[in-house]
Amino acid sequence: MKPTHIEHIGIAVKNLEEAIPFYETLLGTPCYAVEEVADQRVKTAFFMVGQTKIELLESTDPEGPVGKFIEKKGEGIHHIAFAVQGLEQALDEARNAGIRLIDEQPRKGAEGLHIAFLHPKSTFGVLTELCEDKNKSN
Ligand code: CMX
Repeated sequence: MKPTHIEHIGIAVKNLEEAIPFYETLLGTPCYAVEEVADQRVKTAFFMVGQTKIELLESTDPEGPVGKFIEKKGEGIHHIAFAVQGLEQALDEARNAGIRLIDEQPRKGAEGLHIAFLHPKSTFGVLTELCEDKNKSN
């Protein structure tokens, strides 16, 4: 798969309005985008740290993936996302390596990226996302 870099780290928070000013202070940079991803039942907020983004995730539905995560584990790191070139091929490689895929095919995620998740039960407990920005060569 050979990711080019860590595209983002997803952090589950209960309340974006409270978390955004904290991260703006911590990172010394403004939140540059807030976006609702309706099919994932989350509202997201993004910060740039070098080449990597911090993605804050507030659930819009207690039964959604982030709602259930916060209910079970509380706020904290929810997933790590690696940038790859050739997401379909990376998914084939993951499948062939016996890794359990949550998404069999790439789908559209926040910021127009093509994304796919790998199941935390086959990635040593870390929900892992592979993503590709088709508008740039990573
Ligand atoms: N990190 C690590 N482990 C996690 C996890 C996470 N983020 N979310 C759930 N798990 C664990 C659970 O604790 C559980 O472990 P145990 O069986 O040991 O208790 C196991 O995974 C299965 O959890 P579950 O509650 O039975 O299953 P869920 O219905 O919660 O589904 C998951 C879990 C990962 C399959 C689901 O959350 C998913 O499909 N995630 C991918 C999509 C997503 O997370 N979207 C939100 C972000 C979108 C964005 O970035 O735009």
